[in-house]
Amino acid sequence: MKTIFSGIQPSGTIHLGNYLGAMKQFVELQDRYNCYFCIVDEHAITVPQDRLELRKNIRSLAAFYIAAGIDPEKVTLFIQSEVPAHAQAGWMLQCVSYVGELERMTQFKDKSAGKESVPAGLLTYPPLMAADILLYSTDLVPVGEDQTQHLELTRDLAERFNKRYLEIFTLPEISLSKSGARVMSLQDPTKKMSKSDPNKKAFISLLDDPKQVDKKIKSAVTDSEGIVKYDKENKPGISNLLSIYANFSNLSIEELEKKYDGAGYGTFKADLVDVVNDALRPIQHRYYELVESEELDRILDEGAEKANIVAGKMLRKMENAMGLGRKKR
Ligand code: ATP
Ligand code: LTN
Repeated sequence: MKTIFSGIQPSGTIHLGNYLGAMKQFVELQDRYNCYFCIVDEHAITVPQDRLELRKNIRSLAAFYIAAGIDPEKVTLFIQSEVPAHAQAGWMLQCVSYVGELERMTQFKDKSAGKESVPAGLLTYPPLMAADILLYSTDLVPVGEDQTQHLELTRDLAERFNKRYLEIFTLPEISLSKSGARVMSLQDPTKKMSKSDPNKKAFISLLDDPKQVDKKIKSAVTDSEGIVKYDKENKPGISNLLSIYANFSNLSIEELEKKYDGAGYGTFKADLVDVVNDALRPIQHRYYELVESEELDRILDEGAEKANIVAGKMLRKMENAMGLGRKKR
């Protein structure tokens, strides 16, 4: 069985973009792959976090993974900081990274733009992500489109390490979900939906109640044409809503265009509200059952135990390849 690794940052309540771009794919892949899914809390601290808020978000994200359909019997679900090999391997991979290539990362440029002092961790974020992936000899990384550049860098670092030291790393491939790869903001459909958006109407959180979903979808920015048609260039707002609808239903975009031919945005949006609420209801129900439960702690303890074994082995190979410490007798 091939291996999959992916991570989500516990940096706020997850939204439809995270769900459609990442989690929903994870659920579909878990039967066919040996999966590691990680709550990447060490990545979250590359920007300032409130300690109590972060703790809450870590638990919350763990509960969401399971509520969304991840089966802890099939996958290894764990918290990054509970597997110290990640930070250790991250440091070693920083030492094979070049400042120039890290400065070229779009996410770094976006997140550091306009800041007077930029945390060094924002720059060295990608080698830590590479460590996450390479420690598990990962074949495939399911992520949203925004992570493509980080994945390419991961492959470059793995190749560089393999050539310079010892051939120990597998080169991972990216797996993009077909249509949910880039869910756009409801308020500015040319920007990706983001949980760090100061405008809360821009994203639908997986914990939004039916009224909030209703409000957000009804106030989603569209255009004045009133024709339900997919045209990303000229009608980014309605195209984004169509793609969300298609993802949550078993109808294709073409079928939806037919269904709403001549219907106008009002009817389309009202139906979309129902579709999204119907999808969120069972997830929320399971989420609330789990989030404060001991079952969740047990799952995360077991996950960390399994991950520590696998990651620890690769870390020792890396140390050996680089010549760190003493030779094992
Ligand atoms: P933010 O929403 O604050 O920008 P992020 O991009 O840092 O968050 P993570 O929580 O680390 O997101 O992302 C988890 C996963 O969700 C990643 O695979 C990422 O590619 C995916 N993702 C994030 N935003 C979107 C989006 N708008 N559409 C599709 N996938 C997304
Ligand atoms: N950088 C990713 C989160 C992330 C990740 C990973 C994804 C950290 N480590 C390893 C896949 C594999 C993000 O910001 N979405």
